[in-house]
Amino acid sequence: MKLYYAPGACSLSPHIVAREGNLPVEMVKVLFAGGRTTETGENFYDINPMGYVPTLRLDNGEVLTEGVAIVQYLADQAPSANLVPQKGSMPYYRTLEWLTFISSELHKGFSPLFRSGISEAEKASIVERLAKRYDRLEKALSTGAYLLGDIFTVADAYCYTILRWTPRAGIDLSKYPNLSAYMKRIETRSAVQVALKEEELV
Ligand SMILES: N[C@@H](CCC(=O)N[C@@H](CS)C(=O)NCC(=O)O)C(=O)O
Repeated sequence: MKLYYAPGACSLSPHIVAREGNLPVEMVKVLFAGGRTTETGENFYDINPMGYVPTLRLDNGEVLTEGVAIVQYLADQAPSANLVPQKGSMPYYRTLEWLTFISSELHKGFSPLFRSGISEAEKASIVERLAKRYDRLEKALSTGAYLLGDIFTVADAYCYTILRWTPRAGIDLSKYPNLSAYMKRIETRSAVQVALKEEELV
């Protein structure tokens, strides 16, 4: 399998899942500044016409897009790593709930901040909206080490990835003690360290 990524982008989430699951996933960097070619010289639009990462190419050539789908696919390839609770159980639906929250409320809440020409007023309103999402996460993490309690799931890989962008919003994470501890806890996981090193983020 090949996972197309950009360093520190949302593709870090499936990258972490791949390493947590000890899966033989080859990482291929997409050069956003280079007209969307890959480091191996492919035209990335030929692989994903939307031009965004993460994108997973399976060994049979099939392409899977959308981070939320990719992390679940990867988790299913490594069942012994327990990265998704048993399908049909309440914790499974909680995982889907968190994945959807992170995707639509957090990840896409951040996206406008990366656009050029955003005004200070727009930025302030985006940050205010994001802060409410941080409040929800802070409360959720008051009762457990991870979003689902004691077990690390794909939702944590995604949440950690997006919260790494906190400095871009100018949000002070130290105001959120549970979230600060959560980030440190995840960062020290050996699979996370491997993924960070492979993306040259540490
Ligand atoms: N709906 C996609 C969005 C992925 C996405 O926003 N990727 C960003 C990086 S975090 C990207 O590649 N942006 C470049 C672009 O959209 O052209 C998903 O959830 O996987």
